[in-house]
Amino acid sequence: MKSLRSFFLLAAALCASCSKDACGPTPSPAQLEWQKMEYNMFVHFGPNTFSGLEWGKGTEAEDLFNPTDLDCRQWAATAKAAGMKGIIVTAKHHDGFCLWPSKTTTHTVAQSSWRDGKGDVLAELSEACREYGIKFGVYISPWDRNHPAYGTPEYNNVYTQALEEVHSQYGPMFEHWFDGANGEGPNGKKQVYDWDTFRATVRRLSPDAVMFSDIGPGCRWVGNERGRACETNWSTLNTEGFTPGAGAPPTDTLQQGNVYGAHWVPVEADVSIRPGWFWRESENDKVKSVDDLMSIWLSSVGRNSVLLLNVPPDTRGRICEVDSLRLVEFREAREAVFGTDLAADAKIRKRQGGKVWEITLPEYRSFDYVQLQEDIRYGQRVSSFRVEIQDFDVALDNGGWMTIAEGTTIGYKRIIPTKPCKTKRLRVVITGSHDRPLLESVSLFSKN
Ligand code: FUL
Repeated sequence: MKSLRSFFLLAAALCASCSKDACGPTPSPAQLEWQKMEYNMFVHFGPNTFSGLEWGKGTEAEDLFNPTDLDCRQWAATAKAAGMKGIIVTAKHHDGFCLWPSKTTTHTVAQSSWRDGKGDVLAELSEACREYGIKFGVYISPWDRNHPAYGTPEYNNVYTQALEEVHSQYGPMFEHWFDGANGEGPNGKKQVYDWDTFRATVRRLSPDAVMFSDIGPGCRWVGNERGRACETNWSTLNTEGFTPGAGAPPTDTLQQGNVYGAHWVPVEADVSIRPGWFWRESENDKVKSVDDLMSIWLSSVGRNSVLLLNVPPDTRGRICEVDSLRLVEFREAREAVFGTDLAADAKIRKRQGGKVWEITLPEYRSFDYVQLQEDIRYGQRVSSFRVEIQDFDVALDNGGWMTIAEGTTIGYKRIIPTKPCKTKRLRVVITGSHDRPLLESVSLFSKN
């Protein structure tokens, strides 16, 4: 009796270890929550909004920043209506101007005549985010073209103090954006960044903040500014020996990650709804179309990434109507396609230890997308898969099974566009996996 019990305990332990362990890195609870957010708003706002520059020189007068009708509640309401879950604002861009009254510099809202120097964009935005149930995050550029200490060891203290101010006064944050840009400061020198201290400071004050940089540690750059991830996208990355910016791995590594990489550093795909990161009037008629945005969605969220879509407010300090309408149209277009899972009421049989999922629909149904999800709590495992439909009209000697899609990685979410298909039976076959595949769901969606 005792030996029988030991046998069962041993079998259970072995089974648990083959399914849940030995698959390399896994997301932290904060990274998992972050991944599920899927879609956030990036907000580039500052002196460049008024000068039309993409990279301010740092010599701009503080009075240049003068929004006539700032309304951060409108930003948060727009993000909410768009279906976004978080907002990340450029609290300081490369020009060094701080959107909060920082004590680290004399180049801030406090020195401007905007609201008699009493304005504070971060206070207003963090409050608006709370009100609308939107998570709040910040971009604070390490590169500073204004600060006199930039390029000297003292600047690392300055930047660390800026982190302390922002995270303690307006946090905790869900994400902190470390831009890797490292140009020259006013004295012509480049800074040697103290990344360890920067990261430790954010960790201390916003323990759940996912830290973005080219190489994480929380999430990584997608390797382009078009919001496009690769079809093969491992959330694992080798970061030893690399730094953000010029010392980062090559962009194709950032795009694909490292199979068997040592750390969990998933992709964030950033892109602007307009040609530039900052608002300018001349681009009011160049806001991306719903088709463009849908294509970006499929190659970001649909390829195991979080999408960070930049929507820059104008000189009033408001998001233009053309942008906000487009966001709502895009939300409606997404809901029209992805709002109804045509496999929700299917019968699913899992075979061969989860390597084959056979799906039987209640009736013949047409679809254009297959969506797969892995249970990433236990790591990312699948390296190749195939989707087949059964078509009894086709005289094949394998029971009429036809391949309609093949792919490599899945990860948190993979949406595979297919040719228009109509079937009652399909199967997903995992043809390569680091360990026992742990598929979480299979869904079908139709364009019509
Ligand atoms: C880049 C910056 O140089 C751009 O101005 C923008 O902020 C983009 C998101 O990141 O590194």
